[in-house]
Amino acid sequence: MAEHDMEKMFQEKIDKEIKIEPKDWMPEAYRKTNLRQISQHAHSEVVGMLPEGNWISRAPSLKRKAVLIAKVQDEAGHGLYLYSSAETLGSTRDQMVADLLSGKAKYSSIFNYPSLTWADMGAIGWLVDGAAILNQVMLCRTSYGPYARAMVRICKEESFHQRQGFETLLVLSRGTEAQKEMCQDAINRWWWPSLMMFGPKDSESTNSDQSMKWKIKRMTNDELRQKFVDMAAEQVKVLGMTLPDADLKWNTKTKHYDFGEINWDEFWNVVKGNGPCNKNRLDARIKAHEEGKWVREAAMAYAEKRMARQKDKAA
Ligand code: BYC
Repeated sequence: MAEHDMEKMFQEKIDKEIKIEPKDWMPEAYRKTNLRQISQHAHSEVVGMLPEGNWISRAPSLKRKAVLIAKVQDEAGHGLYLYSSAETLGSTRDQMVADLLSGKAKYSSIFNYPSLTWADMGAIGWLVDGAAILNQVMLCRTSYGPYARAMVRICKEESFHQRQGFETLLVLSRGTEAQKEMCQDAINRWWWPSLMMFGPKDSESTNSDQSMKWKIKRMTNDELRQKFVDMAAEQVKVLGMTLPDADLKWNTKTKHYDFGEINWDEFWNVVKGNGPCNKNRLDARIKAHEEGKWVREAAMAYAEKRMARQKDKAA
């Protein structure tokens, strides 16, 4: 069958909401786009452990420490589901990790900002996980089967993450003056970077049109960002705090919140590797990879030994 006909059949399948599975025929560009997005997503989960990992040893109580450890551990698990899902597209985990560590692969801009106070744990949970969930709920219906299935599990855990973040801020918002200030300061610092998580404006988004057609994405960057603003603008009132945007205003005509212009120069600067923590994050991942070498070797040796034993038994 000619390539053109194959592509037509492929699109018909997508239009009928039939999931694409690893062994199905797919256009090379569909494979590459999914591999790019899923591996970037996996890297984000893994690098995303760093800002929160920073506070495990300084959590204010045993309970908070246990919750934070569980959350950070969940992020590692999400990375693993996603690397496995990306591997079904023909890459290897080693290759993907090498691309992350060499600086070739992207990960979410948000994790290149520092976590300065305990309130940042709340703001990350509420805003960063909140933004991530909106995007990921849409991805539960993405057209590539292994990615969609990974997302269903991830979303369940993310909703717990967001609630724990909001609850952390709620406690601070009802605390002492210093705690209230810390809460507002964290919201001020994480708000704009959270809006950047959704990616460039639709008019600047190079991948959106094709990804929407292939139903890899179900909503555009701007649509999801607006949904997030509408949600956060209401939730912040429960905290008795404010969002740092003088232009934030309910628009009775559109029935959405209007909001101010994002600093796109800052966004691209961070994406290109020049954000406040880009170097620090990559250095930390490289160090972890090097220090984990003996663990990988030990695991391999153990797996080989087990396999040999099973072969002996079967013989
Ligand atoms: N940061 O054409 P566009 C989490 C890049 S982690 C960096 O709109 P696309 C969590 C984009 O890659 C959640 N780069 O792209 C973990 C593209 O560059 P390339 C992370 C960005 O893919 C731990 C270029 O800009 N979530 O929840 O159609 C603790 C043009 O953009 C960013 C995901 O990864 C950015 N923010 O749409 C707590 C979700 N935005 O590759 C929480 C999966 C854009 O062409 N990903 N770029 O060179 C997606 O849904 C989509 O990839 C995006 C971007 C909506 C992010």
